[in-house]
Amino acid sequence: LFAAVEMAPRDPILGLNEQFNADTNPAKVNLGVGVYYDENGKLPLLACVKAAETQLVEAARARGYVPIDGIAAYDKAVQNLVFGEGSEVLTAGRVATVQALGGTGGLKVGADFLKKLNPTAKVLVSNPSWENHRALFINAGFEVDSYPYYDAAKKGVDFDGMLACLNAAPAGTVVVLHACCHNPTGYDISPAQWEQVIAAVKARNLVAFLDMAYQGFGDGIAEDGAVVGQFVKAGLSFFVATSFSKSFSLYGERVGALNVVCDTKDETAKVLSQLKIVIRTNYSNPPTHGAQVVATVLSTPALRAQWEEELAGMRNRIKAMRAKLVERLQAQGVKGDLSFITTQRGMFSYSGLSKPQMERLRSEFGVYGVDSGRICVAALNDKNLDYVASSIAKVM
Ligand code: PLP
Ligand code: TYF
Repeated sequence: LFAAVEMAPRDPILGLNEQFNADTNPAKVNLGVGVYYDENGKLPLLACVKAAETQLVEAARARGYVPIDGIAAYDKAVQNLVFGEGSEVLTAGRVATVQALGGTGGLKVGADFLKKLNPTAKVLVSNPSWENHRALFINAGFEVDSYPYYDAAKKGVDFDGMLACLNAAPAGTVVVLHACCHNPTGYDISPAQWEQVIAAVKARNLVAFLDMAYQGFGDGIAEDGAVVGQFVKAGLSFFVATSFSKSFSLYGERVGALNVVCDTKDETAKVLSQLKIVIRTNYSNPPTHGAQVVATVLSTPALRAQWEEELAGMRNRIKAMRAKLVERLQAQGVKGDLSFITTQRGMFSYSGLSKPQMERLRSEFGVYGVDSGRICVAALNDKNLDYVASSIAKVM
């Protein structure tokens, strides 16, 4: 039965973890996978999460099935966070929200629904993008192409190229857009540029699919989510996949959502019914724990305030690491303008290092980044910073 099965390539990023774990170099540093580590190099358990979990354990509830579209209080909390409490689309009942297995699950439920809605549509992802975007939409049955995004020479976004591509896309094309903290480059577009993207989406009848996996890691919860409000204001129907993996440090709990903004309340009910079919035929209904934790934190004022503080702590520590990385690289004699490192937003820095340089960083120094030159700034700390900076300086 399986004689013809070929070995599939491993995930280029998650595969690095295996290589890292097997490395015996005592100085090794993992800057590969996009995970936030604290100043001691540890994956944090947020205090707000611990407090919510204590409450939940004390309430000790039986574990029945959750509704197909998720825990109602969780979906509501997601909506308020993503669209803003009292937002016109919420009061009008124009958002279909379902709990999902992380941001990835939200993307997949949306992709499966879109495939039924418009089977011949093409999908465009940024060049480059999170590798799973392409794979996920291909596996949902779509042809996937890319729109220009990163401009290596400029160390920024090729916005003219991006816009020209969107303006040439056929009606119905699904455009996957990083709402904030672009993975892998760290370069985001400005609110004014978003307006131009929105105008193109509107004029060409494209389908915008926002992926917001890093809300709060750029400039703040409201600041990073502002693009969603811009799409709402434009009167568009669109998709937003969201994730709490990073912002709550709940990676393994798989807590995310898919939000679909519709034209009318009636349309929303129909869309929700279709999303529920996608879910039912894949995994029936979502898990309980992570969503309960998030819903508890977001709806309890004291815990919510604590979360915002902890999230700001993560965001500010990453920013401090960016500034220190620039400083240490300069101290190691690296010349040229390094301000791109502090311009970039979110967990990653597209360093501009080549594949051979990234390979040398791994083999000679045990410093693990992605072959594309992406390094996870959120894994830097005061203890590994000098070593990382001197290793980078040596391969440059
Ligand atoms: N989208 C982007 C751009 C990401 O970087 C990630 C990271 O993991 C995800 C989606 C998926 O997040 P999750 O782990 O919640 O599925
Ligand atoms: O880009 C990253 O590192 C994160 C984590 O298949 C990740 O988004 C990487 C690969 C993958 C799933 C998650």
